[in-house]
Amino acid sequence: MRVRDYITETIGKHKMHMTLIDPAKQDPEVSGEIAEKACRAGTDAIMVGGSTGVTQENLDATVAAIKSKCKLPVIYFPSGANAISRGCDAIYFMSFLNSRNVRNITGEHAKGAPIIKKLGIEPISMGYVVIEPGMKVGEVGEAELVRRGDLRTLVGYAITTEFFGMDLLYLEAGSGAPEPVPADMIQAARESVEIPIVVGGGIVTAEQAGRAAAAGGDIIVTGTLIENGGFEQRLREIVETVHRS
Ligand code: 1GP
Repeated sequence: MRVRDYITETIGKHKMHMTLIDPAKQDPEVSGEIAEKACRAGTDAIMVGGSTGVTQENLDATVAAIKSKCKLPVIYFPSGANAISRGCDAIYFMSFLNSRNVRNITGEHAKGAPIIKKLGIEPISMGYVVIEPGMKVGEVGEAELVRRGDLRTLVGYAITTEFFGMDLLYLEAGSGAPEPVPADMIQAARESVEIPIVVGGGIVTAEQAGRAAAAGGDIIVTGTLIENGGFEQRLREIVETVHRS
């Protein structure tokens, strides 16, 4: 089954949780163990990527380790065309809509697209919008950050994503953000478009995950949470809350 169909089918039943694993943050074997635990906690898919330090080598080894430990779809969440995983089930073909650098909007894409096509990896198109504080991805992605509370600008990007015919809209506060994307911003995006909305950045509790889902997020992403040991119970609570929303 194509990953896009898996997402559509799953969202038809319940809201989804995805676990983001950064290949630059730990050894591939450890990433495999994290994926195994996340899988047991009920997460719906594994995303692999990071803003800095992702190489072809650590990406390939990480994806292979994850695939050996977990049967869920693995989606590459790229930061550029410098590394492209052949082992992933799909790739987010994402345009960083509020970057000031055309490289992040379409430039890396033009370099990567022929390779993705040749390798036969499923692309899932996505409009990626970074909201304050933006953290590392806001900085390295040269974002003109959407200010917290600036609903008008956010809705503009949301509708742009839909008009471009993209599959998904990603609302990102930045990995490790002290506060996630505000609920009123998620709600404003939800009311303006029909496409599924992904929300990530700064979500570490079930309450925050539940709020993001209740406001209109269809896919809730957590990354940083799994970088420290003993995350399983917390992750299970987050996943259950998202599935119940
Ligand atoms: C980052 O949205 C993801 O791209 C996840 O963020 O690491 O804060 O969970 P966290």
